[in-house]
Amino acid sequence: MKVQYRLVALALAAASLPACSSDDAADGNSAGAAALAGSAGRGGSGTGAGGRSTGGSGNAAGSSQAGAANGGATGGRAGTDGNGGAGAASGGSSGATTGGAGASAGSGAGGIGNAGATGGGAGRMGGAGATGSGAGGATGGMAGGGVAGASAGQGGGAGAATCAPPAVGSKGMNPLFTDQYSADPAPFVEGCTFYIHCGHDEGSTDFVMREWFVLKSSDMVNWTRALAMKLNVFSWVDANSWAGQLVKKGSKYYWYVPVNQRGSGMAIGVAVGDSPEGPFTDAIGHPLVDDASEMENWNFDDPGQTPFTIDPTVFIDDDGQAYLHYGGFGRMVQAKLGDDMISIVGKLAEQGLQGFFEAPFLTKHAGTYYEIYAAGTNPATIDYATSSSPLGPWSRKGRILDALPGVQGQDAPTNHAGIAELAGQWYLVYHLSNGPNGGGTYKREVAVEKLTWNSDGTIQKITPSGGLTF
Ligand code: FUB
Repeated sequence: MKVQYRLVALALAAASLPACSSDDAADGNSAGAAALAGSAGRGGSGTGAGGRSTGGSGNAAGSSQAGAANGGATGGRAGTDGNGGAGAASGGSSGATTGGAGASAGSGAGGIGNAGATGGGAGRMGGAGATGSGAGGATGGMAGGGVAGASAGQGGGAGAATCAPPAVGSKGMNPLFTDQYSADPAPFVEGCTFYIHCGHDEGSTDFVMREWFVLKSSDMVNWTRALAMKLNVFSWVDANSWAGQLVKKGSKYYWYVPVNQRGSGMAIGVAVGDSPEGPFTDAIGHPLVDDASEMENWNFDDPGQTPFTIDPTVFIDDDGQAYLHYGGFGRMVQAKLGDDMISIVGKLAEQGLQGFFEAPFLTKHAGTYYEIYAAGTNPATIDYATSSSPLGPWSRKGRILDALPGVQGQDAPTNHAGIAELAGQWYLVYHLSNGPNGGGTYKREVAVEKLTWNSDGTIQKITPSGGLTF
């Protein structure tokens, strides 16, 4: 069996964080590149990319040609014509650097749809996709343009409408809940709802985690919490509902979770459901990655040689290719996922990432890939790196969160974060280890902060607050 987290964490705590580079500016992007607009309308879900609409709601496709776009931060205009069948046209909008207020609707029916949408950034999680109306269904808008180069709306909701921002003057609370402990948050945005999938801390001197919660809000102030999945969804698992991430592909929701494989060590399982809230079932019936598959991948003869198989993050790129990253104790692994989302394509590969400790979170913003990760050793900071490819190489750019204070006499606290956009505002989700509920290293509590991009693609450092204010 692989080494236990706590023992290794304690050992590594003695090691020092490699020197980090300064918070360099991101590479400059050229403004005004042509934007593509229009996206595949798959039954109204906002996925797909580039220049061509293949119709919505299962209707015959109209080929939708992206119109010319004015690149740049103000957003390009996407004019689309849907020809043929009942294909819908879509209005994609190009993304502003910081994402805008959401695109207006594109509509089309009966063969021709003219859509024009301006402003608004399409977010990874399906932000400002234009809605379609009329026969043929909706499409999620997508456009790249100029500096921003917004990405397709991954996980975009069915005809995701423009989302109202939180009410001015409203105020949230950190941590989000104080009646139960929650940890290892991963955001997922669909339509106008912000979901956080996280674990449930039930231990005192070690991790005791047997189930996962889903937290949900449409205004970032009022949150609900529901039990989303228990360990027993996986028949081959006996402990550790650790840090996972849910993504959407097609009409299915795939939740990648690290769990303890009975008789072995930590492994990555995949659950699948028809909703981000479940119910979920085991998508494979065995681990996606475990010590055995890692040993085979690298030709190791001892499980102790394998990376720590925890903390999966999955990102689906604009072209539909999904990437899995995972790892801990300084070793990050990258791989491509198959179109079925439950197979590895090619080899697992370790990838260097300066200061990496654990908790990778892969995303894309303005055409650049971002890895957000816990850095150093516990108490870890939250740092980020960028790359022009989802497979690196990665260049560390800066720090988003300093190490959070722990509770005296307890093990050093973990840190774990992810980011996502809703209604033009980006957020960081993370967990506190010294919250107001008698918290601690094994009694963590999920919190949310606003995240701000600089115009050069760097991320502003965040100071934990008592709650969001709008
Ligand atoms: O919750 C168990 C472990 O603690 C996670 O897998 C790590 O990311 C750290 O938060």
